[in-house]
Amino acid sequence: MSLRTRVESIAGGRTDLYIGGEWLKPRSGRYLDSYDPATGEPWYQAADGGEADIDLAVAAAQRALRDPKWRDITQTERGEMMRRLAALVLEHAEEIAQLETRDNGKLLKEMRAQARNLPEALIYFAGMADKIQGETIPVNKRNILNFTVREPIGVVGIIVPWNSPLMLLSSALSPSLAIGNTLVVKPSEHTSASALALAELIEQAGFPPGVFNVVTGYGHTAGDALTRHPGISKISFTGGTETGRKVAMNAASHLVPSNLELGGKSPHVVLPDADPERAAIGVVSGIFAAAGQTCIAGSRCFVHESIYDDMIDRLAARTARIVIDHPAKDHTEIGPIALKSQLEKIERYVGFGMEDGGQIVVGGKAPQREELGKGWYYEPTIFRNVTNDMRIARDEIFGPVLAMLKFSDEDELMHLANDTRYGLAAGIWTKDIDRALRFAKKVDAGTVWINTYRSASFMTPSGGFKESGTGKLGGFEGIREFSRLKSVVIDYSGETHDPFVMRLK
Ligand code: TXE
Repeated sequence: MSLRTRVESIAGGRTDLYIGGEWLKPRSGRYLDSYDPATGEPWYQAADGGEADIDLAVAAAQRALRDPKWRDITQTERGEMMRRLAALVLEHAEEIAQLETRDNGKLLKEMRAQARNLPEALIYFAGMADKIQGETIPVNKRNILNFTVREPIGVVGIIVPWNSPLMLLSSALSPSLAIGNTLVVKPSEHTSASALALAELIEQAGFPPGVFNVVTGYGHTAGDALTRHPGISKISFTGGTETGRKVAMNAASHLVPSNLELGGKSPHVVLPDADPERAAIGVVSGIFAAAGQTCIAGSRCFVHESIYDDMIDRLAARTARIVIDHPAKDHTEIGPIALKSQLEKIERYVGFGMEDGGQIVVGGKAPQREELGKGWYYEPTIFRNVTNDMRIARDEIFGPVLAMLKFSDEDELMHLANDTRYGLAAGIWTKDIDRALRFAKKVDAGTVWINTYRSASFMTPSGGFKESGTGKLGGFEGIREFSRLKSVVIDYSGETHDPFVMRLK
């Protein structure tokens, strides 16, 4: 089926599972509703896959791992296949972007950028495919040659959330394909469509059946079965910290490693010498882009006490001008929240913010505009007089809510910035390079931005500390994460050794 036909068949229809190169109905026979966040109405039904479907998908992925058309091709050929896929994604970027926007409510302009980013990532990792090399190790023994080989790790289970479905899938998929793994993908039950569209293109690009499988369904059924499956060699999970904990424990029960990209409560700092306008725009984009639904959101803003009021005025002025509207419109800056449950979480936390003594500067409610209909919209919200012990400063809200905190010196700043269970990202605005680098050194965060924020790339090694996750994706780290390293040791002396003495020299 052409991608256009597949995409057109989604709206108002039912989607199936993609296993071993075939479109299959779920064993349960059940389908689940997927909602359009801009209308609050269901717009298609996705197959409600479960354990039996996961079993089939893992078996198909294992067969593909042994298929000579995948196992025995050269790394250069693997790279060529990925470049063909990149060209197809680029050709269909607009349809993919429209699909994502309808499914998760994110701005069409942002989804267009992400759809164009995917081919770039595929091409980057395709280029890496035939440059994955081992090393020769100079060991402490005579006439011994030791070299290392980096191999595919096996079947990778990828569990993806709803906020940036394809982009987050790509960060595990691209390095995995480059090394030669096979995949079973479990998209979020809220955003199944784009992974299925990608399956269509993967087939057209010539990947053998079973290399890429998609089982849609709920987390506690399909997701749980995938993480407990003994046929998986690695789990890649992006989502909430509490779910990540369950995933890691399931995988560990059969000693399978997991890569976890979890939540955050990232500190975003403004020092008195920063360019105030640049910093204000950086803080606004750090929290309100994607309506705050990003793991790296700079949700705790620390401003030096000497400029605290001025910075709040600037942030409030820009925030009050933010255009909230349908995500497909060009002028829209904030679209709907992707899930109803997420909107309710935001409302609950805004309530906690007020109860705990924070004061709302702007926002704090859903916009009351008839043309927004029943869409799940929420106004970007700024709280002042926040302290680090309040719930809005401690927990990840994953919405457009900014907590403004004050500090007086560097020691206090470092203490407050690191006083969180998370460690995903951090940002600082200053012209003083010494202070910026001291902050970068001392902050517990996997990524630190200086005079920028949300500047992310598939080439940048990234991944959180503390309860924000384990492992790294991006650049060669992605290849390391999804491969296994083998040491080969050869004795070329031609001598026979005493069998009862371990060779030390
Ligand atoms: O995420 P879940 P939810 C955070 C954010 C949000 C919170 C809850 O704070 O408010 O998590 O969101 C699958 N075994 N982030 O409930 O549950 C699920 O089907 C295996 C941060 O939507 O983590 C989906 O595919 N899988 C974040 C994926 O996990 C399970 C992105 C994510 O869902 C499972 C999203 C289980 N037991 C939310 N339960 C980020 N880091 O970007 C669920 N899943």
